[in-house]
Amino acid sequence: MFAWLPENVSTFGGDIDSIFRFIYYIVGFWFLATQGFLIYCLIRFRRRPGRRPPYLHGNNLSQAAWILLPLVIVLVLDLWIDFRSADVWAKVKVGGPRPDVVIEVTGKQFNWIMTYPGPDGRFGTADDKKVENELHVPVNKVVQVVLRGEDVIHSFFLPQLRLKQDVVPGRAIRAWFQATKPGKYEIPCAELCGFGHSGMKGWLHVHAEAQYKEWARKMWPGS
Ligand SMILES: [Cu+2]
Repeated sequence: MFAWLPENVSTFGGDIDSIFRFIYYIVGFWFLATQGFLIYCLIRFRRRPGRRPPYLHGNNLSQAAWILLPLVIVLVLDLWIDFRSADVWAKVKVGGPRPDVVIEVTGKQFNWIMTYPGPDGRFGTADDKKVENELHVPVNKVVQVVLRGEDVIHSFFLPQLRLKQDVVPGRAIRAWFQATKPGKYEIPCAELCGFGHSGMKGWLHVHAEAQYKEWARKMWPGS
């Protein structure tokens, strides 16, 4: 089943996948255990001629235990998941390493607009370039995206980078990733945002160093 996950080309992808696996095994185990028990009870206590069902009040402690015990188990497992994922959450979602490249990404119905700061590395200057749906980044570098929304809520999703972040109008939300393998990866919008949502798709181009320089030379000739 884990073979269904898209290829992982992110430095923190392994951490995300390990949490994913952890939750999957916990939920999977209890799904099989409870459904197995349900089927066992259906067969074991099925209607038989001459056997009358007992009358239960359901108000003493031994019966309340059927609710309280699962409650405690769920709580403990939930906290266990929380503790295990706290470090990963902090690493991926809080702050992040110092970026090598910063790109602004604006979601609007139904496109991703990438704004590159150009050779001066600053936004709001003459060499800024806006490109629709094409995000070009160097491999093995820390890339920070500043996510903005023009209309409704979108979700910036990089499946192969194990990154998903809501894009909220009125806010500039920073996210980061570091790709480990050159290639072309899809950027779907992962939040139903209107009629054209399913077609709202960009591409992430992860370039090896030489190709990235080549791309930058074409974008900013003479720099
Ligand atoms: Cu959408």
